[in-house]
Amino acid sequence: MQDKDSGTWSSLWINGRLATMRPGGAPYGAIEDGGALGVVGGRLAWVGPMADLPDAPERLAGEVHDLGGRWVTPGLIDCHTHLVYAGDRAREFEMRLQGASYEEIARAGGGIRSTVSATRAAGEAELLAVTERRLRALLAEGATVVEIKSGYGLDLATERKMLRVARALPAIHPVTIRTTFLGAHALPPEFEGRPDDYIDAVANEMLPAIAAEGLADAVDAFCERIGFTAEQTRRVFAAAQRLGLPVKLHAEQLSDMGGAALAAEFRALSADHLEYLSAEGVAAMARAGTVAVLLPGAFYFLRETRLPPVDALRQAGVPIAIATDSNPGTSPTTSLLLMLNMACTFFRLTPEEALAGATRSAARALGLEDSHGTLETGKAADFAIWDIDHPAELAYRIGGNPCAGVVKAGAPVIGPEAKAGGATPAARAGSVSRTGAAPEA
Ligand code: DI6
Ligand code: FE
Repeated sequence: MQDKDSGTWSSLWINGRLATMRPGGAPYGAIEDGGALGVVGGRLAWVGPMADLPDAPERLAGEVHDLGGRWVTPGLIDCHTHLVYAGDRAREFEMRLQGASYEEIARAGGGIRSTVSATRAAGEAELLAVTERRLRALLAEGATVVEIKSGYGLDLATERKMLRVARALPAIHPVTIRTTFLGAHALPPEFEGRPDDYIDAVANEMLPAIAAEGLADAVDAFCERIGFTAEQTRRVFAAAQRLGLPVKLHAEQLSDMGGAALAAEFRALSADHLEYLSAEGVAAMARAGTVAVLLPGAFYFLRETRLPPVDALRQAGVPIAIATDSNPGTSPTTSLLLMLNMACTFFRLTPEEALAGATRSAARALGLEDSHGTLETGKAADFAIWDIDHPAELAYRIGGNPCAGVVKAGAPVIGPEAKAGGATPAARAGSVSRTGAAPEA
């Protein structure tokens, strides 16, 4: 198992309370009594109680960090965002408050299309700058992996621009990014009245070009009355399958289009939203191992009253993930912790289910279950350190940020031990380190 040679581990974190989120054991997979994490090469080499460490901490690692009894969770994972876009939709928010519905605004040419105009017009550097602002907010709350969709370009040039912006982020921020091509998000104005021609362009021109450039890790579509039919979605999925790309789907958000069952047929990583999911949809997802991604921010912002069938998903053993859906039209938020709270208050998830939804199940919704989402030997050394007395507090608060530190691929990137450049104002002092405190020149 672990190598016991002196200095074999690059770092060792001791005196923590670990919410490992491994299933099947104690609640939260907790190791409460002096939990320790050994790190080598950006990965976890050892996870367990200090009492089981094979040697004295200072003989095991070059750097020893004292967590001071703080709780540690896996780095949070936001598995559904539309983080790259220009402009905002505050005016549309006003219109909805005066009685217009989301669907009416979309049919009148507003909604997604107004964000498309702004995103097409934005320069790449400008688009990157506004995206970074949103990303920083997610990272400050403990996120270490973020999924980002295209879908506000709806032409090849702008879809590529969005995905390039997403792909540029890990070089300048401590984050793993998974990109999703969402060309079939809405009908662009050039194709008015010709949705099938647009789907042809998405499936036969845009997607192959994007795949050839390696810009997308997955393919998504908006299967909805104001989006695309199940038949059109099927053509996009078939093209993805030919290119070897996994699929996900915006399904059953505003109506039951049978999208989740279609997604399951293509062994989708996830089906997302799901307020109008049928019993057949649940069963199909369970058979396919497709994750249910619930998006309480959009539920709240659209004042939806229909609840996703959480009990049926639980009973069928469908993993439930929680994400921000961060986007300007239906979920203008950059707080994954707030989504955990809403998942509990609106959808009646337990705080443990909500946290699993933003860690273990979110990893699975991105196909990253072997490398992320729990604190386990062999997985990425991505973890968040919290000033809380119990992990339920992460879902309990309505706003506020108890994140005291973040470690990404073994390196402190937020908190008192973060090197200059990765700083956060939210972090409080108090962690003891033998070697990590001196900022690098
Ligand atoms: N469902 C959503 O919640 C977002 N996209 C989608 O298909 C909303 C996108 C927007 O209104 O800008
Ligand atoms: Fe979405």
